[in-house]
Amino acid sequence: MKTILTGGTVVSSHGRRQLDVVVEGEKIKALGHGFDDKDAQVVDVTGCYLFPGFIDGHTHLELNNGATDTSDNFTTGSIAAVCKGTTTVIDMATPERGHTLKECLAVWDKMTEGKSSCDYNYHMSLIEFNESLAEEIREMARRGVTSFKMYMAYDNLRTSDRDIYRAMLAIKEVGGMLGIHCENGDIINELQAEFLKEGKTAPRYHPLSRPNILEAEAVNRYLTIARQAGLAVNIVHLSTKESLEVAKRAREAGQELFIETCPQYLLLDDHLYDLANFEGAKYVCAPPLRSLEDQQALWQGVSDGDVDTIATDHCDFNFQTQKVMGKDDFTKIPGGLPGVETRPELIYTAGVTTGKITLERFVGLLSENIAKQFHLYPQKGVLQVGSDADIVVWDPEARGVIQAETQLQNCDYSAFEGFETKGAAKAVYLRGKLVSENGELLKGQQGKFIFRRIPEKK
Ligand code: DUC
Ligand code: ZN
Ligand code: ZN
Repeated sequence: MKTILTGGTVVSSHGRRQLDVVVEGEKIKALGHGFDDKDAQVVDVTGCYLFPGFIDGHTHLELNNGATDTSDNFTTGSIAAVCKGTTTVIDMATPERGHTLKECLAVWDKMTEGKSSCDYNYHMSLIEFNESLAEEIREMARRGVTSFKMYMAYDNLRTSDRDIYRAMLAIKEVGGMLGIHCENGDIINELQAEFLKEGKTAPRYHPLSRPNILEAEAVNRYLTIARQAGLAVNIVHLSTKESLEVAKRAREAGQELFIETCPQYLLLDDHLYDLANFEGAKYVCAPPLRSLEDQQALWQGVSDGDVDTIATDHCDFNFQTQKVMGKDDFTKIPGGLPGVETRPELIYTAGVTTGKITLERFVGLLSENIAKQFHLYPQKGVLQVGSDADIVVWDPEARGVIQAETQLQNCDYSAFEGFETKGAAKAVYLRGKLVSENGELLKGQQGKFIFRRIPEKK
């Protein structure tokens, strides 16, 4: 089966060109002009941009947080992703305490196989260090899982600095990538206990118990340990001006690092925690939403190229039945926001149409840089001969409004309710198959595990 997309503008992180794209099977066969093939289906995409399928480098599509399950699962979350242009996710696989990484991988494979509508791989979480961990990390790399996640906050997930250092050495040995949730867990625990003791139980105390400096301290500690270990690392969901400054300083001193932020830190702010009727709970996530000043600094970082990637940290819980678990205690509000569906439209609208970022940078932030950082490139992240034909046909003239009522995410609210969007995915191809049109699913459960190989260092 051959398809030729004609008249569109192909965009990569370093330029745009009007090119026809020939798709054969799962791959891009040719780019150019004047293709003449009577057996091919020709699709006129004049006026549209052709983006490489977007990659969400940070999702929790299906998770039990210890108290409750996310409202989405892989079936629903991946539909929401692919229908709006995200053709690959890297989901956070988190083992139960005492389980091996292999056991965790089997659990995540069971969640995804035959269910996912987008392609996927995992960041494997390392929540405890033991003598066999280095071998388990090698085993993950042999199985195509080449990136890892650790935590500096959350008592059930975090490890000591010593264990972070040891894990870094093991990850370095295989050439893998590490991301860490950077917040100072000890001090957060103290602040939470102080507030609760004083009877301060409302959502407003969530951000106050997780101030900016506790993120910046953890980012600084993380980068210090990484520098000692000699490992290039990723800072996940960076949310503050102070953390950005710490990371930029480390970079200026020659350290190799990557910075990820999320749409919620660019577009929402901490005033939302003051909403009446407990509605502030909708925005409880960690790190919390920050101030307008932080937002501005992050946009500057995005525009300047200091921020490498934008991912969602999608992790959703219903407001009516789940967020209310924290009605009398903000620490019991399940943390996380829906987002895997809305990232392309939000960042295109708020970034590209306002001139804050170019189209090329948009592609870098949402696709190409993520593919390169996480060993998916050039199979993913670019439209070139031999790459997977994951193609987003983007209509820049489309207009919409984000609403919980019409969203595909399986959640009873949207954090971006009422946001007016410009531009949308008109058609989405996943490895050559047309899987979605105008935000509607045509063919589900076509996703597969994408085996990752760490490139040899030159
Ligand atoms: N914070 C995380 O670190 N993970 C999932 C959701 C959240 O809010
Ligand atoms: Zn996190
Ligand atoms: Zn996360």
